[in-house]
Amino acid sequence: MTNFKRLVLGKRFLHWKLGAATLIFMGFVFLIQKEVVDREMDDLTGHGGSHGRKKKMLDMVMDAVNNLKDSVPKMQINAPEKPQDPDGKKHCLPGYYTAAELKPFLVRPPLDPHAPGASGKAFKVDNLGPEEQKEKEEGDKKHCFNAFASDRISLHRDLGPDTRPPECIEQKFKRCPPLPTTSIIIVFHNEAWSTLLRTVHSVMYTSPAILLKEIIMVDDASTDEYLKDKLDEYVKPFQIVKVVRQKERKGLISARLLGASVATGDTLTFLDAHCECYYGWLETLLARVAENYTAVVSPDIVAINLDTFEFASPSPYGNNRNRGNFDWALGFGWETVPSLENKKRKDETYPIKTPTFAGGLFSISKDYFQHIGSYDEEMEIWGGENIEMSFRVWQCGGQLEILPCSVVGHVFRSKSPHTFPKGTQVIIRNQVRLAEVWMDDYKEIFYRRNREAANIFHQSPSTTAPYDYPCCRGGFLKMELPKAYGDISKRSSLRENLQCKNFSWYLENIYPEMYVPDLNPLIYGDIQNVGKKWCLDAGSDNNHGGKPPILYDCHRLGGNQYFEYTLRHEIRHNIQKELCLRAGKEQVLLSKCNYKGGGTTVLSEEKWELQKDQLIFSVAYSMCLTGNGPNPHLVPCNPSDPFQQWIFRQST
Ligand SMILES: *[C@@H]1O[C@H](CO)[C@@H](O)[C@H](O)[C@H]1NC(C)=O
Ligand SMILES: *[C@@H]1O[C@H](CO)[C@@H](O)[C@H](O)[C@H]1NC(C)=O
Ligand SMILES: [Mn+2]
Repeated sequence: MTNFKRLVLGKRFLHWKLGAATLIFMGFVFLIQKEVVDREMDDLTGHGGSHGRKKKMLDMVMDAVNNLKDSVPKMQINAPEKPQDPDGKKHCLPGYYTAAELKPFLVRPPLDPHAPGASGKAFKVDNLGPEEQKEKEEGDKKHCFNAFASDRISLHRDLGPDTRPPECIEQKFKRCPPLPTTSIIIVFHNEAWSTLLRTVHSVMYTSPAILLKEIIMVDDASTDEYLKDKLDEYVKPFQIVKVVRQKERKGLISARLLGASVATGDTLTFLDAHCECYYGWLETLLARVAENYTAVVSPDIVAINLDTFEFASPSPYGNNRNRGNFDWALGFGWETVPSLENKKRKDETYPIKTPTFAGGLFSISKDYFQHIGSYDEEMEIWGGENIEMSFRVWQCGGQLEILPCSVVGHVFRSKSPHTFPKGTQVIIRNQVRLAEVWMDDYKEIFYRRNREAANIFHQSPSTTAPYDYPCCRGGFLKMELPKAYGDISKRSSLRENLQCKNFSWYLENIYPEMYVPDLNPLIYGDIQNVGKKWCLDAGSDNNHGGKPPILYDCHRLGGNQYFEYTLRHEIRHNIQKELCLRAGKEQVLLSKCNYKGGGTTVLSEEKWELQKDQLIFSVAYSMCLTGNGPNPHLVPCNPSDPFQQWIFRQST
């Protein structure tokens, strides 16, 4: 073999030889490319030789070089590259997620089935010793639930077999569009250790790993030591759990906004700090958001008994469905889903449209949360924010739904153990804000029922002219005093920008079952008996209709002594319920009003004439109301009897 042959074909200097061959080949390609580009450019521009052409040519050469580099055989075999998705959209497979794909983030450890509270059963213990009795009482006082019981129930307890309706258990979830991921946000303030961490564990044991992006625990300035370093240490091994803290107590609204600001999931799921999640709860909620990102969805919230911590497992028959409502004092309440509304649903996998939501537990697309105006940042602590969000979501094009196949347990307390740093007036202030932004003229119906709210609104200096504030070396500055309920201009422009519908649209389309009291009743206020000096009063709060009214010291606060003389001549007490004064031979009752709007009529027993001589005259019986006796009743009319004289005192 000659030296030349050995040099070219031999194995020595292999790298150099490959390089040289490549260079020669590149030069060749360059010439061909130049030819082609020149021609193409001439065809395109009609003239040759420009700066742009040279640049483009250079680019093409570089491309060619890159191509060539790839065409040279490599010493290493690389993995095949995934094709780039042209739309940048997520790929998804057809069909439905398998159970394996939706396996929970953590598997529950084996548990003693006889342990206290196991499988969601009640915790029962008799004969507490004095020490235990003391501990129980302290727990009750601090948390307003039986923390003593909670502390003795495993943080990992299961909830027994899945008792949801069969269609819920069998429900399948489409792979396309894929289920969104979620950030669970749990706000707490001096929460009991066991309820807080049972909530966190329960989320990890029931949420599909592919959906659970993170759990964000937001500490609203707790003062209990165990919620500081000890909590940080405890959650450290679970990298999915983050703790963020609000240094100053600002309340739920602000804490949730803080949680949302650090969330990285596609959706946000808010939970209370004393919850336990049931089978399939999360995928059920997220599947609905995947279907329509304007859906704001709540689970069916079942009770964890505040004394025994028994979990009220769902019924397989799925009967007695509730939805959220509100009353004209802007309180939230539950009501049975009207049968017409329920008939639209084929089975329990169908969502229940709800006029309002409790607001503690729900999922929402993170983008939609921002789009729709998250929360009113100037609302304080809590109260009213759920009603505000309910009106806002519906009026601005979203939908509020309950998904009965998603079940989450919650410890419902009869009162809150937490103080309001600035007093409970903040709730009313929040309500004034929401009424001003969302309720149009209907806000007056609220103000009539809540004199304190009316005062906050009326004492607001905004209703007076701006004043001159002395400043700047003898000059004056036009100043507007801050309103007692703060500035609502941002929220009003949100309503404007999103082109939200008005409140009468909401009432007609979303909550047609709601009775709308007169916008301008003939008289409203309290009704004082001249003889007795006391006022007509609906009595205790548990008057759900059918009980006689009482007479009581006039307090001028509205509430149980608030009555309206309606355009149809009823005497209505209508704050939480629609109660009408109904005449009867034996007794006069406060009954559920016969007139409910729509095609209903006023019973003659519910019609009254307020006569000039201050008599309240029953149209049905031609008799008059007297305050002489334990309960108001009917007697033959006698204008000179002071007990038959009543003063309907209009509130101002
Ligand atoms: C979501 O629901 C709203 C209201 O029903 C509807 O107008 C909208 O078209 C839906 N969007 C999608 C993507 O289905
Ligand atoms: C409310 O909106 C409806 C349309 O949705 C409109 O017909 C009605 O006039 C509006 N009412 C007021 C008071 O603006
Ligand atoms: Mn709660």
